[in-house]
Amino acid sequence: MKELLQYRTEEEVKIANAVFENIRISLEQAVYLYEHSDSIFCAWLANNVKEGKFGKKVFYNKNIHIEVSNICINKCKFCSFYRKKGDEGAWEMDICEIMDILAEKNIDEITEIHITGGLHPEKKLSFYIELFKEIKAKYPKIHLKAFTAVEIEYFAKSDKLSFEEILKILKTSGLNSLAGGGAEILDDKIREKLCPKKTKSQVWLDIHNIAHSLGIRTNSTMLYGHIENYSDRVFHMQQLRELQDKTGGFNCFIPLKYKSFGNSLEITTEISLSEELKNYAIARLFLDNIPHIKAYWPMCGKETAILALSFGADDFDGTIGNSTKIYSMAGSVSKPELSEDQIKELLSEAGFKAVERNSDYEIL
Ligand code: V47
Repeated sequence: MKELLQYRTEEEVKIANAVFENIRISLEQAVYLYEHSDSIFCAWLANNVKEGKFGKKVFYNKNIHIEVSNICINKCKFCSFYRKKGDEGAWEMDICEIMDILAEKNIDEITEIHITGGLHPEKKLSFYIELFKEIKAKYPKIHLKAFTAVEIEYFAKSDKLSFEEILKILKTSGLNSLAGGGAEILDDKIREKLCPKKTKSQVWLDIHNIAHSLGIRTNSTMLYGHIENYSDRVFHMQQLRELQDKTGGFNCFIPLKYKSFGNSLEITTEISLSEELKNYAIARLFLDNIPHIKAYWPMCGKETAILALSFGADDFDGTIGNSTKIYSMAGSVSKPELSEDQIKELLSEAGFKAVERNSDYEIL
């Protein structure tokens, strides 16, 4: 190891020693990596950490998304998915349509349904209680990962209930975990520019904290590569790391690189592949207490997701079954779908061992 560090700066040597001794890196050190270190150095460290935890294993699951509607009143500037009611390209499904879609899919093969709703002016808590009950009555074993903290806040306001009451009701109706979206960058000054109507940073954290206290595990994300700087990214991850120290309730962290197509943010350049990969590595190094780092292939593409697995990521997400449009509408993979065999082949060709997991990361 000494030889590998001989051309490195004093600060890089300190960071490497901390990583190899299992000492947490500081906020300043993470910013240093972003500002001064190359991707390969970060990859070397992050990969060591990842392989120490999982060896060559890479997790995947068999999943589909149900995007109930893309009608959303929040109008976030980076979002290419939302439409106003009546707009061309707006859609909404009722419960029968959703049950028909599930009946058409080979649902026995699937272990997780990821449900997204947006902030639809009419579809609120009562609609989803009924939907979840119907799904669970027909498919009792399926894991329902649904909503972000943003929908939870929306339901709480419209039904005049506390976050805890909403989460308890949803849990009783069949909700198993919360998705990680809506985090964007957890800094209200940045949110004001990106998504002024969206849940404030502390409320996002509070809702995840309450979910964890109720035994509802959640994911976490970071939307990066737009107006934020490196310190903002690290501050974002710091807040996740602090909450995870307290609750241990986050399953994974998903870096989401800003995709510029079809939205109103007016940022047309996307960050480079090298920076994208380095970001996975720094996330792995900084978030020492969040077990899984997900390379979400429908967002970054399967080629980049495979590369990310050598930069600290250990989770590839799932088969998807061409069931999500959030990222295709923003310029990513147009019809995201991989069979289980294709995932296994992709991962094994890249030198990894594909391991099917359930939504709690238990190996199946
Ligand atoms: O919160 C929206 C992001 C998120 C863009 O929990 C964008 O397993 C980049 O959270 N460029 C929603 N990102 C999706 C999400 C998610 C997806 C897959 C798996 C999981 C999980 C969660 O998508 C939003 C926002 O951060 N997003 N638009 C865009 N143009």
